[in-house]
Amino acid sequence: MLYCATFTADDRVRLKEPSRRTGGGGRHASFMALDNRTMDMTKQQMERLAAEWRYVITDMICRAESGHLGGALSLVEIVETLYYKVMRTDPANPKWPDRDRLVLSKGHAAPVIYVALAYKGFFPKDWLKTLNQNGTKLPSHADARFVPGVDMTTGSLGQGLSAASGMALAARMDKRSHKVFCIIGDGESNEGQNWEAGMFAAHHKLDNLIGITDYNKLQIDGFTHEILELEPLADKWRAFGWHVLEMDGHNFDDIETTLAKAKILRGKPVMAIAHTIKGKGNKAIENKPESHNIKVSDKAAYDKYMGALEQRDFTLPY
Ligand SMILES: Cc1ncc(C[n+]2csc(CCOP(=O)(O)OP(=O)(O)O)c2C)c(N)n1
Ligand SMILES: [Mg+2]
Repeated sequence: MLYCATFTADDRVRLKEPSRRTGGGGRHASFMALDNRTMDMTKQQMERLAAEWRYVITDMICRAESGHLGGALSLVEIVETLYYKVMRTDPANPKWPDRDRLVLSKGHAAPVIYVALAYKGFFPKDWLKTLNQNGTKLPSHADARFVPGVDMTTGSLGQGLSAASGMALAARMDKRSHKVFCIIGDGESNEGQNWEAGMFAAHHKLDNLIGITDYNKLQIDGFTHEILELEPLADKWRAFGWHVLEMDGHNFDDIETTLAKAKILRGKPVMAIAHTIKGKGNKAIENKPESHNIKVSDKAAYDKYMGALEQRDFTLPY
């Protein structure tokens, strides 16, 4: 569906840019026909959809009998804003060369990306109920081989920002104007490779690269400040030569405003530090270390996790 009337100033700048598509067609028609954002979703609609996604993600992981529920739920509002308000994508053409890229470096949170892609129409919602089961097209971790719309296979932590930096450099070399977004975890930030990528991206002034740190203060073994202190995290990224923004990762207004700003900052890559709550919206696991990877071996466990959702008045879409 098209919402041309709600294009932002940034989009209009892009529309005036020389066409960089390899295919034919007028440049205005190309961009407008392929833009799949739904900019006119109200905040209430966004919030309602976030609650539905939490319901679906919890069900998917319970059906799979285990999975990383906490780390998926902390990203719901961020991923929803990316796909519905920020990123230019085309579900009918997942490999569109001018699409914005998303690398989910914390690949264990894949269920939230899968739900977003299914709801956007990249593949049938029916696939969701097969998460991580035999024969599925949706492995537990984000997988670009099988899943339309996944730009990078991830799961081995620490690698995504390097891949995203390469994509951003390639975009510049190809004279393409798309953005590359990369979501990293706070525990994942312990991996030294992030900081190598940070130096590389700053050295090359990759201002088409936007990192998002899911700062939910928890990692696999406990709270980040107990395992390996990250603070002062914003100062670290600044010292590495990045623009740094901070946002409430569950507040749609804040996320949208922050990411809009991130898109227009120039001269350096941007790191948006998102303050989030691991397991957000599911009281059985919210802000608890045991939210990391739940095991669901019987109906009692299923009922526990589904029953602990803050909103449950939804019908599963499969
Ligand atoms: C290289 C590597 N080491 C260890 C793991 C196992 N592992 C999966 S998730 C995780 C914790 C990640 O913590 P964080 O980045 O804070 O993500 P969150 O759990 O908050 O989603 C670990 C250690 C892995 N996937 N890759
Ligand atoms: Mg974390």
